[in-house]
Amino acid sequence: MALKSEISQPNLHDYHNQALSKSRQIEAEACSSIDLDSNPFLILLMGSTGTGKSRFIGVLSGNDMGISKDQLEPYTQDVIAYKISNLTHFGAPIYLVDTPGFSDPKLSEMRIVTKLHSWMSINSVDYFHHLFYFHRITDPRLSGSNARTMEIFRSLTGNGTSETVTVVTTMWDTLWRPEQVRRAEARFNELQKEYFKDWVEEGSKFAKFMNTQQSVLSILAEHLKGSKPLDFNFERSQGAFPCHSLYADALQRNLLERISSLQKRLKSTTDDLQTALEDDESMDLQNILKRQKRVIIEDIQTTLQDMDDYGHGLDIDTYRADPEQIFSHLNTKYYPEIQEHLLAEATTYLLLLKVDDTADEQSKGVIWSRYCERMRFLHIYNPTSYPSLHM
Ligand SMILES: Nc1nc2c(ncn2[C@@H]2O[C@H](COP(=O)(O)OP(=O)(O)OP(=O)(O)O)[C@@H](O)[C@H]2O)c(=O)[nH]1
Ligand SMILES: [Mg+2]
Repeated sequence: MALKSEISQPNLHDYHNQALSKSRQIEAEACSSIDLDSNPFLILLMGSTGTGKSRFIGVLSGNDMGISKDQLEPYTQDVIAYKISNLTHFGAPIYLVDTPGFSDPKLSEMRIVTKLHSWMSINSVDYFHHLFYFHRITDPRLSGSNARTMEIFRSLTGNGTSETVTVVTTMWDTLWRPEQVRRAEARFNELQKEYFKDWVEEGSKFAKFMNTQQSVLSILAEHLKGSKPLDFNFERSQGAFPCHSLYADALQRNLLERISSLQKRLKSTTDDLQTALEDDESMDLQNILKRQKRVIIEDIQTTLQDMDDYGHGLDIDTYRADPEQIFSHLNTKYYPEIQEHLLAEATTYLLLLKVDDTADEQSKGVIWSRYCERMRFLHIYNPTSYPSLHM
């Protein structure tokens, strides 16, 4: 038996009974630090936004604690550890570590991974015993971004770690028509046989979360058996920037997809606004489009900052002082990726210059110099495709 209530019960059957009858005594309390001296049992919860990570903790606690969202907007913004009282794993206290969800339009995967990394550093945590990856069974299919987040999740822990992963499927309690249940069961099988095939072959298990405390306890009891501490790739990565990490490729793909989709949305919203102004549409419509455009521009600015922090946005002062720095700073193997990254940034800055008519002269100057900076770097990497700007 892997789990026991602190109050008593040495076997799984009794444990369940105990947990159910004493459910009010189990509580999840957010804590600002981890008591490492107690050899805690650490479980990391990850997955796309709105898949039920916070709900899982809330339900275990017997009350929601206001940590899961009731709207569709992404909710959890930071990595937060919850200590579970009156439940131990071989005597060790259990912590569930909640994370912001992937595929959040306001928070990139790069930022989430960075948040997790810094949370682990601050708390001197360099392992997790078990990982729960959340997935809504009601999602009709796995989108490209879902596949990308799975890739990021996997690359965080490296190969050969699937045994410590449980895919927790949620929303089962919302299905009540036999046809819905049948389709969900078919999807449950399909997920294991197709989308998560590699994980399953390497030992990952699947679980069904029924939105009750008993269900959480059963999942914990069943899936934590034999879990052992698992290192993360953070420690094995070299260098200060995410671009030097072992999960860099997946993060960069994700950032490029984000910026490209934002560029498209900015272009189409700008066109719609232009048409609305020309056709003298209602002020309400014009204001809605103006607000939409502002939100997209803000998201673009955040994503450009993320792209910079990723590590490929080079410091022009360093370059001016010593142009060769570029080549020593970056691994030549990644030249095509670096060019793609710089080009995406450059085209975005140019687009902002073109369409952001609310920007003042000073911020336009900053955007222009960032654009020029990227173009200079591109010229150094590839003089044929990117002629010098002569600036
Ligand atoms: N009925 C039911 N509702 C669920 C289930 N899982 C999640 N929800 C609801 O779906 C919404 C999103 O759930 P959260 O737990 O906040 O999702 P999350 O994964 O923490 O999302 P982020 O914090 O954005 O990453 C909330 O309203 C939950 O109550 C489930 O299995 N059944
Ligand atoms: Mg959450």
